[in-house]
Amino acid sequence: MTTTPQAGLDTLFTTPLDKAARFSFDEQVVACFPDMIRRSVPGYGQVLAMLPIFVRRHAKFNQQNEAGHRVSRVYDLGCSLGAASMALASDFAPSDLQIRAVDISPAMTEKAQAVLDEHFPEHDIEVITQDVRKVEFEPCDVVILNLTLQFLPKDDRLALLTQIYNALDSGGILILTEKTHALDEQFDAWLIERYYDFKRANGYSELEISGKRNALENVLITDTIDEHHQRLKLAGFERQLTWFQFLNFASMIAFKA
Ligand code: GEK
Repeated sequence: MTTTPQAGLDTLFTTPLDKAARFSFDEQVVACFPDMIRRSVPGYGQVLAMLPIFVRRHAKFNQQNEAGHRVSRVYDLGCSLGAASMALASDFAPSDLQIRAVDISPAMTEKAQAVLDEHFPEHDIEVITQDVRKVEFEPCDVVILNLTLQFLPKDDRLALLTQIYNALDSGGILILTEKTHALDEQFDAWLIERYYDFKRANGYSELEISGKRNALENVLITDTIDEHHQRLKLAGFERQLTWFQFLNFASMIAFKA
């Protein structure tokens, strides 16, 4: 028997950690990220698979790239290893989209850049190491916040959504996927327990589940789906709906008129 973790597998919380240890997007997380997110986020693959379908409907090709060609500009905010950008690149011709993939973690963007360069060398994808709160948005058709807003302090969320609304061209969309909680305590407890069952079914032990829960405390701060909708409205979005829900995870789409 060996205790060496298999490359790429999420074994981060297989040993007890200092209770105060906080989750951070460092090299250790990057190394196992695709395995972690697939086993920890219900519906992750289904949401990614829908992104190109939504973008097809809302890409207007009214923005210009540096060479003066008409493109649709898309922001992938909190891109991690670029999964959302790759889902789009797989479905669009290299000259169709100008993708700006932003993440605050240099460990993430370094790896994202390498993977994107390898698989989509022809596509116009700029990987940017930056805090999403500092992005100076250019006009765009689509913004993706796939499991990212939840990591911002609550007080900063409306300002970001407002900036996104202002940057979107008419007809543009924001796709916002988040871990959420329910206001009703009993429903919330049920959702959380079934979420842990989901993780157990995906091979996580009790120690791993509780270790991750402790590490994410005060790092990942959820809102209710209603709070999200109220905030999107305050940011200016004229219409919005929850198009996907799987246990305590939800994906919303907000439309700019
Ligand atoms: C995916 N969207 O695979 N500015 C920029 N990035 C940030 C910030 C910030 N202020 N705070 C956190 N991040 C991806 C998955 S993961 C979700 C997104 C998860 C980044 C952080 O570095 C991490 O890469 C990402 O947001 C969240 O479709 O791990 O649950």
